[in-house]
Formats: sequence, structure tokens, C-alpha cells
Amino acid sequence: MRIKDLEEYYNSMLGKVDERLKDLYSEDDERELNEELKKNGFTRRDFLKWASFMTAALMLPPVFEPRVAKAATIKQRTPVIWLHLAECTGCSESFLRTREPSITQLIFNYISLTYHDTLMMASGERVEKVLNTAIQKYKGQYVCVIEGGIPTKDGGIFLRIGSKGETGLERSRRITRYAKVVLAFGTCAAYGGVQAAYPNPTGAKGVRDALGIEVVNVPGCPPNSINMVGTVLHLLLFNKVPPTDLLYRPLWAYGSRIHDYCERRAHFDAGEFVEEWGDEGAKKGWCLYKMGCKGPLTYNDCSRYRFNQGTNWPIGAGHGCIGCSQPDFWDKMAPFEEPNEKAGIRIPGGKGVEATSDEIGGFLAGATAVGIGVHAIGSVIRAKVEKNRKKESE
Ligand code: FSX
Ligand code: SF4
Ligand code: F3S
Repeated sequence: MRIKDLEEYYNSMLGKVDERLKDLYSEDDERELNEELKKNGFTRRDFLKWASFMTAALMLPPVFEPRVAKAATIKQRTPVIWLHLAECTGCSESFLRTREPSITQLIFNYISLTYHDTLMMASGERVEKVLNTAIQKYKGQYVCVIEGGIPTKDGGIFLRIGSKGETGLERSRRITRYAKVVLAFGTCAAYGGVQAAYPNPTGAKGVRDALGIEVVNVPGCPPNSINMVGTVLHLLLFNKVPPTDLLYRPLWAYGSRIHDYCERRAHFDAGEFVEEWGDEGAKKGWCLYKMGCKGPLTYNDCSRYRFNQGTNWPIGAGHGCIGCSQPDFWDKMAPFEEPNEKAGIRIPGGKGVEATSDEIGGFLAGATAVGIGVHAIGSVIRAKVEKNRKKESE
């Protein structure tokens, strides 16, 4: 599906969403959420602003705003089983460990009932028991979130988990078997990540390739929590996963490039580049393309929403994007501090925005040439997201 067709797609589902919400909604849940919000220092107005932000981020038509707000009040109707395989746990760290819980995290806790491998109080046999009970109880209904790649060489012996020494391969196969949906959270789970980098001694792969099953990829090293929460919220609202691109990433989050919304983009168009770390251009916040920024090749929403409640993001902190949500980025995007000659991106050359629109078209073609099969963003939706972008950044 193309981004520009999303509005029509969602409008056609309005009736079904209303029926679903009628079944799931309860006034008691809403009262409880209001108390939770209050306890955490949020007002009803903050919550409605969040619902409006999330509606725009998910690229839903504005008529969905009250429906998103209603869906977010539905308490713990999405069981989530969260597994950890070969990775650094940075994805969970980034998702869970902020100084103050944001509304996004609060809503995630509210709408989902989570069994998290790493965060469970119990350990050993007891964890296995809790997990097995959850699988039996929610057979066919749970979302399995996987963090980490799966070593596959020699039967997967390079990763063993749990009291019985089950391999990551066996464990993920067993637990995904009865899942309603599998979400590969982070670039490792989506495409193998750092352990799949050359020479990949353990034969690590992403979940889809290792198990040969349908998976929705939510890549990034680490991914933004919005991308995860929005995907779960979509599931709750529509009882299906969001439309994805050719790399199985939700279009609403990965349908545009870092470069399309980058705060330094005007400098790229004007041909104003940082030429050396710490130079005048760096002090003035000029474009990092010549210092290796891979934003023109990378599909993700970091430039729209930033991280940690919108505090900052890699380019805001002064380094280029290293393309962490693209497959095989450790090998294909390196060296990280030099432009990728093979990508065929032509820079405008300092002639200013108006004078360079043809050249901008040229590097868009360059991005297609490296095989990123995503369609250009529809202008209507783009304007909508842009308008809501400042409403709330997390
Ligand atoms: Fe990988 Fe995540 Fe990077 Fe780390 O779980 S995507 S190495 S941030 O932790 O998997
Ligand atoms: Fe931003 Fe990088 Fe694009 Fe420059 S090349 S505008 S720093 S994304
Ligand atoms: Fe990764 Fe680039 Fe975003 S490095 S975090 S995709 S800005």
C-alpha cells in the first residue's frame, strides 16, 4: 500500500472500529485511567493532546482522534510477551528507562499486559512457569515482541536461555507459534543487527529470516517508543497491524526519510555543510552530509519526534544519522563519518533551494536506486503530520 492511499483505507474501516470500541470500552476503565493520569501529573488536556498527536503520527484521518482517545482507555486488552535474544537490551532501556514516564509509556502500560523476559521479578523455573501459563492462557491472542537477533549456525547453540538451556531459535519458535502478531522490536530482531555484521560468526538473522514467519519490523538501534506504542494501539483499534513497506515496517512510522523532516535540511538545500568536526558550520548547526550523515538513505521518524519526550536525537546532538534502522547498516552504512559514494546522492552545491529542485529530485532517485522500496509521502498527510508535529513531541 502507498502512503497516499492510507486515508481512504482508514475511512473505510470507521464503522468496524466503532463496533469494536463499543464492545471493548468500559466507563470503569476510563475512570481508572483518569486517576492514573492524575497520579502521574498529567491533566485530561495533556491526554487529549497526546491522542491528537498519536492520531496524526499514525496517519489516521482527524475523525479518528476521539476514537484513539477511547482506545487508549481500554485496560490491558492486549497481552504482550516480550522476549530477549541476541542484543544489547538498549531497545528496552530506551523504551522503559526515562526519568519520568511519558504519557506514551503510561498508555502502553495501561493497554497492554506485559510478560517481559528481563524485567520479571522472578527468575529460573518460576519465570518459565509464568511464561508458559501466559502462552496457554492467551493462546492465539498475544502479541509477541522480540528484541534481538537469532543465532542460527550449528542449530543456534550460540544463544541459550532459561533454566533448561533452550536455544534462542527453539525458544522464539515455541513462543511465536501461538502469537497473534509478532513484532520485531529493534534492528537486531528485524534484520540481525550488530551480531549479524560481517563476518557474522553465529549466523545471526532477524526473526523473519530465522523463523520464516510473518513479522512486523519496528527497527532502530534503538527504535523510538512511539513506533512501538503506535503499532500496539493500531492493533487495539483495528484488530490488525498497520500497512507496511517492502521491508515490513509500519508505513506511518517508516514512510519518510530522516532527511525529509531534518531540522538541518535548509542548510543541505543551501549547500551549507559542516566540513570538519568543530568548525564554524558545526557551531552554526549546518548540514552533516559531508560528515557522513545517512539521513537521505534512512527511513524512520526520528527527525519528526526525537527521543526521550522530544529532548534530542542524533543529528540534534551534532552527529550524522548512521542509518540504524536500515538492514545491515553496520556493513552497508559504514564508514559512518564519510558520505556513501555508492548511494549516488548529489548535493545541491550552494545554489539555494529554488535553484536546486532538480538536483533534489536527483538524490530522491538515488535513494530509490539503492533499493529502498518506499513511495514518496502524500502531500496531504505530510501537511497533517507537519501541523501536528509541534503539538507534542513524545
Ligand atoms: Fe539491537 Fe536492541 Fe541495537 Fe541494542 O534489543 S537494535 S543492539 S539498541 O538492544 O536489539
Ligand atoms: Fe539532516 Fe543529514 Fe539530511 Fe543534512 S544530510 S539535512 S544532517 S538528514
Ligand atoms: Fe538511528 Fe538515524 Fe534515527 S542513526 S536513531 S535512524 S537519526
